Amino acid sequence: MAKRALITGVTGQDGSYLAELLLDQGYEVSGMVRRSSTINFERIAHIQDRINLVAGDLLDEVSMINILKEIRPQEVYNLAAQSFVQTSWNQPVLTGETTALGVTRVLDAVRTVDPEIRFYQASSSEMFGKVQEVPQVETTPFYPRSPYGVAKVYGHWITVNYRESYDLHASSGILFNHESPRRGLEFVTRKVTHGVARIAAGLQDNLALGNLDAQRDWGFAADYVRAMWLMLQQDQPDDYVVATGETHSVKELVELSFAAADLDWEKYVVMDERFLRPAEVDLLVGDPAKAEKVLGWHRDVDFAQLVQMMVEADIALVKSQQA
Ligand code: NAP
Ligand code: G4F
Repeated sequence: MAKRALITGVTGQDGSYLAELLLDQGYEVSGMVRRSSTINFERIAHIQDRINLVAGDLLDEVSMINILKEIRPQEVYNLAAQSFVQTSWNQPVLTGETTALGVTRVLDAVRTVDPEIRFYQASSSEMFGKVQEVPQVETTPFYPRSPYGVAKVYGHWITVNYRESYDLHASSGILFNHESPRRGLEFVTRKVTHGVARIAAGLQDNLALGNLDAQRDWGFAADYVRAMWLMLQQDQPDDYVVATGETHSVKELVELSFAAADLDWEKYVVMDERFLRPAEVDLLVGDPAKAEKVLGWHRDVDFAQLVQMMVEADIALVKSQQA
């Protein structure tokens, strides 16, 4: 019998890669999608006929209880969230409802319908915020610096709490930034690679950015969803840092991206205060030793390959749109 998995956030970057991975593993994959007035399935269009899409919302526990009763999954991956840090200052309550309390709603639906379900929570390196040690590991204390980071700390601890209170197989992946050609256009990597492609095509004169000094540990999303799946295949639930162990500044990202299109970034990049944050996370770099040792996880794509892949994909995208 094929295993059944439910993914919340299946229309997002990670949801689309995870759905591909689970289909390849022979799972019956269901994806929860929220109602909207326009269809938003670009990232899963190529696999849409192989996924069972079900309507639900992290803001509505009843919808999740009904979905679990109907599908009876063995594994639930909770990837849905208001995931853009900058927006979390403008919509702090919505961010808390979705990214924090939403986790409790899914966990409680799991506990109510079938406590044998294995659960994955998409925790974030944003929880480390103003970092208390370098590199960050599973035991590094949290110091979130945005309403999003605060919400993720809640989501992380409620996952630990439900594991300990109800003996759920609930694991939390503390994932550092991971990117791909499917990344949302508002995140800095995609904003830069898409901006480079538009500049190269003569469609844009400059690229307005905020803090170029921030440093991130950037990996490839398809590598990271493998770690999510591996966590749910372990006998015991646990928490894992998933990262590359390398950090790069936004400025390095910019230099490399423009160079990939034979452009001099200094001619195009302008500073725009609108993209500065009220409180910044200056440096993130994770140590994935536990994930490598226990899960046997490793990443295949490095930073330079990731940037090259994203620039090439955006150049191809812009050309196809022009055609
Ligand atoms: P993403 O592309 O922004 O996708 C977010 C998903 O959540 C979308 O499918 C979105 O649906 C869905 N969603 C938002 N609010 C919802 C609601 N109220 N009910 C149901 N679904 C809702 O994010 P991602 O990059 O794939 O990240 C996946 C998860 O990992 C998120 O929880 C994120 O916070 C976390 N994370 C990401 C990273 C990273 O670097 N990517 C790192 C650490 C942790 P719509 O399509 O309808 O908007
Ligand atoms: O790409 P970002 O918006 O990602 P951020 O804030 O690190 O959050 C992402 O990674 C987290 C994991 O650590 C996830 F949990 C979260 O859901 C999300 O996926 O910004 C990266 C850095 C920041 O320091 C920001 O200040 O880039 C800097 N930056 C500079 N100029 C910019 C810009 N960020 C954006 N989005 N846009 C700019 O113009």
